[in-house]
Amino acid sequence: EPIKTRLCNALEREEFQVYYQPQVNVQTGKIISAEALVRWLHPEKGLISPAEFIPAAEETGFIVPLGEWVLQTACRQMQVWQNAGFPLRIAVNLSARQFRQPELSSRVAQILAETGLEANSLELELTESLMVEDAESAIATLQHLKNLGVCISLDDFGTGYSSLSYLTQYPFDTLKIDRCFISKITDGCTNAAIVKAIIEMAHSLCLEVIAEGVETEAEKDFLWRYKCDMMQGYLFSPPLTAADFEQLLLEGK
Ligand code: G
Ligand code: G
Ligand code: NA
Ligand code: MN
Repeated sequence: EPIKTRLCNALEREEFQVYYQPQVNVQTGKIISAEALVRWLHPEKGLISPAEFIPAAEETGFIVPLGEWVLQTACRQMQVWQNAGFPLRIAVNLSARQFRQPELSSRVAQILAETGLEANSLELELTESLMVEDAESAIATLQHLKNLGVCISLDDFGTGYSSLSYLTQYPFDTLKIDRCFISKITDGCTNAAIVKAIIEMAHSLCLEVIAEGVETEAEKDFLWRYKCDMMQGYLFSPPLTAADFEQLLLEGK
């Protein structure tokens, strides 16, 4: 059976799951947000990483219904957690194919209305590669999403394109520093210089900064010292099932 048909069947059979990874305020150590990360619980092969099926889903267009399912599931879950007294935001990844859907902003609006989640509780994560293809229509799409009240985060920042001019042209709220810059940062190394510069630049453009892939206390201390706003990574927690994430919230970590 080709992966294309297997993916469609998997959605019908409810084999996909959304995992949640905490995003933490660097200064307070409190969880302020969660990133939704999809997983495929295959009946024979077990848990399959999105790195293995997102490319095929993107190619076939299956990413559109799958992405909508993730968005709906994550927004509904966050609404439940907010009602339980946890005022968090939810970050959801959008793929290139989804971003180019003409009806994207009306679908997002519809999902917000259906789930009852406030628009400003939703952050959409986009990668740099989406911005270069057709700048004019990308800006228009972002503006439609911003008009709904959702926040926009630029994912994997620093790995894509060298032109920084788009940072002033596109209405982003947050820069997400790619984890390749965070690993092994210690004062004096090249990554440290890059991360310091990104944080400063982002703040002078009134953008928030989140560091991903934070794995050690030393990395966290570095981010604290240089006033990075948020962090995400195995040091705090890996992506968790909804039940495990809720446990973490209840423990007040
Ligand atoms: O969670 P993990 O490290 O396995 O994710 C691997 C990759 O899959 C990451 O680049 C992540 O952005 C991507 N990914 C995870 N969930 C989604 C999703 O719901 N939609 C899209 N488009 N990408 C996702
Ligand atoms: O590309 P994106 O940032 O959306 O994907 C996030 C991916 O990073 C997920 O697959 C998640 O499992 C992974 N991830 C999260 N925290 C860490 C970490 O501390 N170290 C590493 N190596 N990967 C991480
Ligand atoms: Na992401
Ligand atoms: Mn990333």
